[in-house]
Amino acid sequence: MVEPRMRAGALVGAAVGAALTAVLWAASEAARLTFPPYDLFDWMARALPGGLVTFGIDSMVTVIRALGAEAATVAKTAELTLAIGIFIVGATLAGAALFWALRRVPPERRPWAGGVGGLLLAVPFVLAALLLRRGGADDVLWTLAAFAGWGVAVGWAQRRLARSPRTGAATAPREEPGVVVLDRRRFMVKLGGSAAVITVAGAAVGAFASSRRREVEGVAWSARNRLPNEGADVEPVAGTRPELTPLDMHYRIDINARPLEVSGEDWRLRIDGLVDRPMTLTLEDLRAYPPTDQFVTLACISNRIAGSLTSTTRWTGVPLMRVLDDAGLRPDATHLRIRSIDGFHETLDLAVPREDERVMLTYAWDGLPLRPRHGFPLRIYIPDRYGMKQPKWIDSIEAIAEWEPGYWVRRGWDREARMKATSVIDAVATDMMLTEMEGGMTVPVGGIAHAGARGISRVEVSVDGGPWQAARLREPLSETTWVLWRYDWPFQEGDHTFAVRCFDGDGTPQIAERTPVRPDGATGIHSTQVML
Ligand SMILES: Nc1nc2c(c(=O)[nH]1)N[C@H]1C(S)=C(S)[C@@H](COP(=O)(O)O)O[C@H]1N2
Ligand SMILES: [Mo]
Repeated sequence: MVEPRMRAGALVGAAVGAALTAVLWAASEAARLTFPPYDLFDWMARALPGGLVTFGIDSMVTVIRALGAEAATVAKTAELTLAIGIFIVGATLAGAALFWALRRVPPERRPWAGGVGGLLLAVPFVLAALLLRRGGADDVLWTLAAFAGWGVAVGWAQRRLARSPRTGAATAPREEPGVVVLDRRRFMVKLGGSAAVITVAGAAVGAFASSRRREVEGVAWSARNRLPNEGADVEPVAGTRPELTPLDMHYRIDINARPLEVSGEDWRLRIDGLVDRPMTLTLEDLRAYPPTDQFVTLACISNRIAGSLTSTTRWTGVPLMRVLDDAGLRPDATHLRIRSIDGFHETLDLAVPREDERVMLTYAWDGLPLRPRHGFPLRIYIPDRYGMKQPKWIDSIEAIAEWEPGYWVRRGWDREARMKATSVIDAVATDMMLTEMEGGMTVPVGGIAHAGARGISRVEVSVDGGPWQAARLREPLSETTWVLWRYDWPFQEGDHTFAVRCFDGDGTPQIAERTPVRPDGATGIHSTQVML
């Protein structure tokens, strides 16, 4: 027997692997079945050292940003690309390994032996899904079946490519070596073509199903109401980011490749631990409390200076203490252990909600139920803290007597995660040049400044390292949102460097020293160069 090379196995494994990916994706979109590449990736992201995962994602972010993708979705796109990339690499290696292993199997049994190989390959994916508590028996069966299908196809190809030295080929009728090579090549091309057709078809079905699934939702609050600062005298400079982020543009960061889809009807919030009256609440129960609203700027602790992982919307929910009072906290309760359906968790010192009634269990954003990717049905709002302290998809709150590290704190991030003051230049609007009364020209420069819940008292701009000049501040949506600022710069021809700094509510300047995002949030002055 002249066996095909492992290299051929790698090719076959990759091609059939691409088809498998597309079929799995189509099924996950159309039939809500699990998507194994994400299961393994998400499990790895939780189990591997945080630094390694961050490095992988960061590198991918750099690549995708270079390709010019939409900033707010870059991080997720990077993860997904990485997850699918790892999957295809795995299929390639597995294909090579399978081609090698099948040499010991009689030719007629190779497709079935390949199927067994596929089942083995499925094991880590099934385990990952089980460990993440994702999906049920149907997901497990589907995963096993799909991977077995991959294995059968690879085994069949291996047999087809193998030939006996005596007849020259297992299937080719003639013995000349050239004919055999041609037959093998033709077979590979056909196999690749079929795999490509399946891949494209699967991708199309998946894309169609996911576009169909987008539910019709109501009209956002902001489409029905005026913003509280409407008519504020400082106008945003053209090119400044929207003051209220459209929901579709709100950044998203979490430990799941695909957002959790929780059924609002089956969901319950469990409140227990050191309370007198443990409670199990439905979404309706929570909505029955008098609601409160707050305009909030949320930011990820991984947001770099001038990064896009920060957004503003209107949060609606019930003050946390209002609900906890009904549960009756015992005197020995000092902290809350807040747990999410995806395994994420954080600890909240009870002093925080006791002192700040803005801490709220949030069920609506911009007047609509939270979107799945932003934590439907329930998330928490804690003013002045980065997103890592604020779980989405909450299903359990337990009163405890001790602090314990949360998900990211365990992985080396800051325990307090208090938002750093930061200011960003969004626009130097050279196309909006204005002629002033005195005859000079000005160019509007604008952007945002934010210091958690501490407010912004002052923003200053420096041009070419010159003196810091006060910018004008637009009245913000609330004391917990970013502030839009504007500086009308007396125009001068040439290339210029603009820098911005801010001061929080009590006059503390933002930290000018450049530090990285890890462990407690980036600091540093944002500057930008403009050629005029
Ligand atoms: N359950 C859960 N909640 C979570 C996270 C998560 O991974 N799982 N990530 C946190 C982080 S790091 C951030 S920055 C915010 C982001 O919220 P958003 O995606 O709605 O913008 O969610 C937080 N809440
Ligand atoms: Mo984050």
